[in-house]
Amino acid sequence: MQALGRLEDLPQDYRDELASRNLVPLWPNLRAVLPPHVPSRATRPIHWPYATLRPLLMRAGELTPMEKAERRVLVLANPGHGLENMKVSPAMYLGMQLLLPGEWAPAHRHTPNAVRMIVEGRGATTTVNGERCPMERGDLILTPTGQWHEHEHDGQDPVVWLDVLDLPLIYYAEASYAVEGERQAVKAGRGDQAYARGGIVPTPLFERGADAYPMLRYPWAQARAALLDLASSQPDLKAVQVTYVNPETGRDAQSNLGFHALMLRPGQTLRLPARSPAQVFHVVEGSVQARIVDQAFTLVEADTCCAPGYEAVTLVNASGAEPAFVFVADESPLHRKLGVYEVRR
Ligand code: GTQ
Repeated sequence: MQALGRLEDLPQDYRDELASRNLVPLWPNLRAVLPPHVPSRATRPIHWPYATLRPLLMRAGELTPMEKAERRVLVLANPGHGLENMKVSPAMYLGMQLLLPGEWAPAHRHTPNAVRMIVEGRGATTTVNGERCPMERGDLILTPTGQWHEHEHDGQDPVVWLDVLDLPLIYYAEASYAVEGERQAVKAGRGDQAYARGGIVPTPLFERGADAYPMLRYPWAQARAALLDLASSQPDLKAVQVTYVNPETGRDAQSNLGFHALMLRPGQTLRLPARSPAQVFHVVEGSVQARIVDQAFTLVEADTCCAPGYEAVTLVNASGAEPAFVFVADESPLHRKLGVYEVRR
């Protein structure tokens, strides 16, 4: 490939004049913004063991009352992007949130889309636009863009969940803001009950789905059962995977980030092909070795790690006796919208 001229090759007076006119020569920067074949990526493979994160989160519970936090969250920040930028990948934000018994995280709505993956504890709920969603281990709860949400906890023990937001993307677009609200009135009816049976959807007076987000809670019991059924009915199926979708449209559950669950059979090694989107892995059950670029992480239950795009990932179930279950979040809906989605085999 042709070596291009450098900035230093240009006379100082010319460089100064360009800068003073808010002009930049392209050629010294061309290869940096359009590198050959593979994009440059700041996203590094990082592992956040829950065993080290949890005590720090509990300490935040002692140090910072809800009134001083609003959302008591430790952000899983990728050092490759700069910790202060609070992103795990170009479009994804990850946070571990703690709610103690009796606490309430007040209602607000914001432009970024969020989901919660419940990590531990029971008895908390998230109310989304008036729909009250119970939070249990492994459940996925959506709070799509613009929808009012508040979290409360009437149980006995701390509740912790993983927040996944497209905040870095919306912030980059200079479109990120929030509005504070009042405690929501809870309305009757729940999407996870109305859409509990695959292929059968509510049609009151023959009308279908007026609601853009008809299902806000995806119970773990359903995702887990679907994976076990797939695995037992298709013994030759290598990738036992499901995707969380909007039950009215069949499309991704949310508009920018994709959410999936996968099962590794006892002793299974699964190679995920290199795809353009960055991804996050969170172990719901079992123990998994994740090989990403030059790293090999041993993930146990409630551990989280991330992988840059354009890299193959190998997942190994460390147990020869029990299946392992992994929640995956990725940037695939965004890449498809942008027309840059790729699988490289
Ligand atoms: O629970 O509404 O991790 O607004 C970051 C921003 C959680 C939330 C986060 C938020 C929330």
